[in-house]
Amino acid sequence: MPAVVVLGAQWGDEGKGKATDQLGSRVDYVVKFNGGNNAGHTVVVGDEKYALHLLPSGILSEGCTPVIGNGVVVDLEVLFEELDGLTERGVDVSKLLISSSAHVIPSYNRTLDKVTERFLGKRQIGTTGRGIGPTYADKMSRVGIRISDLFDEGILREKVEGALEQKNQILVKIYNRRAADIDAVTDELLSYADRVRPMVADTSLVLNQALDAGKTVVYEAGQATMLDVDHGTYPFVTSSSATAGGAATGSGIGPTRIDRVVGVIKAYTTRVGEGPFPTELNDDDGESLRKAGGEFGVTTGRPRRCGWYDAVVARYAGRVNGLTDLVLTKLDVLTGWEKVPVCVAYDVDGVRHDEMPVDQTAFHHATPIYEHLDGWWEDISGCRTFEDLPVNAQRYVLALEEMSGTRISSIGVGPDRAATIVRH
Ligand code: 2SA
Ligand code: GDP
Ligand code: MG
Repeated sequence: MPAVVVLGAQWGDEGKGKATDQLGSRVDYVVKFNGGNNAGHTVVVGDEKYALHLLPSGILSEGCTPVIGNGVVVDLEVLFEELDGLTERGVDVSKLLISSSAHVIPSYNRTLDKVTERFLGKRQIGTTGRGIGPTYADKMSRVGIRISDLFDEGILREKVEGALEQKNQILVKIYNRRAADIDAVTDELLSYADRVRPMVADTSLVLNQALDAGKTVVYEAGQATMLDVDHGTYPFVTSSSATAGGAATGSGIGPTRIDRVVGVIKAYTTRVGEGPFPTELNDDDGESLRKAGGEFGVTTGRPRRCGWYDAVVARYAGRVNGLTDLVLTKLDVLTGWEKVPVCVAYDVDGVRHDEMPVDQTAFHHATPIYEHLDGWWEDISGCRTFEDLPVNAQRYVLALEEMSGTRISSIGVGPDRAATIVRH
């Protein structure tokens, strides 16, 4: 399995961190290709629990080289905080490579992210406030600052000046905030240059050479399919490409090099931030799922919105990513329901939709059509083979596989590395 993409098939927090970590010992490189420190991956190794934001999960696996690709936006302060935190806990972080073409998140974009959200009021997106959107907007507007700019003070100052010509107008005239100071911003960015320099590489070349040499490379997506800027519930999305195509553009490999695309999917659904969510439960059942699943944001601590499994979303994720496998997570959280509803199609103003409506207005009006599957009561966290699962849990998995259109190759029954049933 030389090149494998691991991505979220729903609205994020499906357990991608654990899924990537599990491949760990067999993997030579783990590449983060999109997003920044808006991500939150929890990985549990024995008694140790790690929360990663900017760094790829591969950093926890000995022998694996973690890579931050060109598609990522890097908050340098957070980068060093995370590296120092892991070093203190005895994790070797010396192998990390960062693309010289990745963009940096300057402090004014964190400010802009937060004030824009406040300004939007009822139309807010519910961002993580980490400056992600404004930094990708700068990249596309060609006023962004790349890692390579940190090594030429003259160019860096010119670029900061160019960016602030526009940004300060917005900050001062629209949002009534203080203007950002060119020297202060430049100096702050320069202060990281020496420390980051040894990590910087032509990561596209490194990864292509690694694949040529038969190495195994995992591409780990941040956020998820339904938060992808093109294929998600726009405008309630993040600002990067979280789908499989993003792995190619965000790391500098060709799509023909990708062998497997693994979609991580929860046995139910969660979402943080605003936006449509057809199977959401705004009642005690939703609260029960949140409690049982510990559904709170890893980065912001926000309670996640919870609802039932949505097979329309799963089929859509299969289509836009070309999924070869699904990794089903958190099946253990569903223990203890008489019946477990699963959304098989939507009703949109009286019309049945078996496929994701292409029109966002229709999706906002979608109500789920449920099939009610039989539940189970047994604790399944100790199950390690498919046959160990209670019959109704087995039937639930097989029904999801049938409805979702992609084989379920592994099943998560607990947060720990070991709590997994491998089927294929
Ligand atoms: P942003 O900050 O511009 O990327 O926000 C835009 C939307 O993307 C959603 N988003 C996320 N959704 C789920 N998990 C994310 N990471 C953290 C986690 C979230 C947290 O793993 O728990 O701690 O709150 C993540 N990052 C961005 C966000 O909610 C907006 O809807
Ligand atoms: P990511 O953003 O997709 O990496 O996911 P998060 O780390 O944000 O959220 C997933 C949460 O579920 C983490 O707290 C994991 O430890 C936990 N988790 C992952 N797989 C399982 C599972 O199979 N069962 C249970 N109970 N928890 C899981
Ligand atoms: Mg997460």
